Amino acid sequence: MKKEHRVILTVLLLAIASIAFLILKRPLRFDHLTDDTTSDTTVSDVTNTLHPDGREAKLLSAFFGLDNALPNALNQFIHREMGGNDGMPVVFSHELDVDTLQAGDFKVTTESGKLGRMVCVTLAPADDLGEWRTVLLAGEFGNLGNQPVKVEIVGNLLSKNGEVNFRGLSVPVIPLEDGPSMVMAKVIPEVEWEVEKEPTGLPLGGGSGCPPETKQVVRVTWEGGVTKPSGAEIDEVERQLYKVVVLNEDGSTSAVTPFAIADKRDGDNNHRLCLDVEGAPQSVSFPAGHVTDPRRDLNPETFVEVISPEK
Ligand SMILES: [Ca+2]
Ligand SMILES: [Ca+2]
Ligand SMILES: [Ca+2]
Ligand SMILES: [Ca+2]
Repeated sequence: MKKEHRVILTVLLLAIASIAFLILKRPLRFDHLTDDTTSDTTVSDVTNTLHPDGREAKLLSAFFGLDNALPNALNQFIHREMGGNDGMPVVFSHELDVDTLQAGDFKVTTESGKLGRMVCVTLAPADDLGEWRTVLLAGEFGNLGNQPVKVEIVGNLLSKNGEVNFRGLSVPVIPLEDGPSMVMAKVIPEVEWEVEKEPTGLPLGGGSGCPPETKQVVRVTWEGGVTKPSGAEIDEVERQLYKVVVLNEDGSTSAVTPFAIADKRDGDNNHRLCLDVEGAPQSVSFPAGHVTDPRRDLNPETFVEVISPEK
């Protein structure tokens, strides 16, 4: 082989090796939000559970959403071993510091006393501004005949501002056959309205923003789900079913419908209810039988009080 041919061949081989390396090492989209460490690695002496906003740190819900049925597509986006496992979203009262989140922070116990096996935990796909409070647990947590009944935080897991520790807190698990309810509603700061933001167009994460006419926004967080029964994104039908009670300046209350819904097309458990009225939002309600979790279990009638903007 001529010398110049050897040089070309070497350059070609190096290029192929580099491309292969880049493909194999390509970071997953949600790597920064996902952890599979089976023990807690957070060093912390924080023991406080009262957040400076005046609300107690709590686990609001744990929802046994899927039994051995997390889609294989998640292996590509979130974690290579997620597909075929159980999926259980856990909703926290406050946003989390992702650096303190390890799979080993969670302990799942079944009805028979068996412990769950964690594969990974992730804040995906609920990754928009203000949403880092839903952790999706993937692993083997039980089945229809021996359901998980309790999720406990057994490691140091801190709020985003580092001021409260969820260690020692626990929550009962909502059974597999149940549909999702709303678990939290909050008036959100203007920066989180993400006015006119387009969704990323990817199947997970990065939802749409509210229209420019928006006067205020209530974010509702569901225990799990949430889509139409077909699996399609919600539309005008579901928008008109949401009722928000607002307290007017003269002391009267009105039930209003959001004029638009944002945080769509991102596969998570949040909706932003965009309102074009003044008045302080008090509560949100949604009637039974219209939206589902990925197992197609329909929602019960659901009502949640709204957390005020300063909290
Ligand atoms: Ca931790
Ligand atoms: Ca979202
Ligand atoms: Ca299972
Ligand atoms: Ca959403």
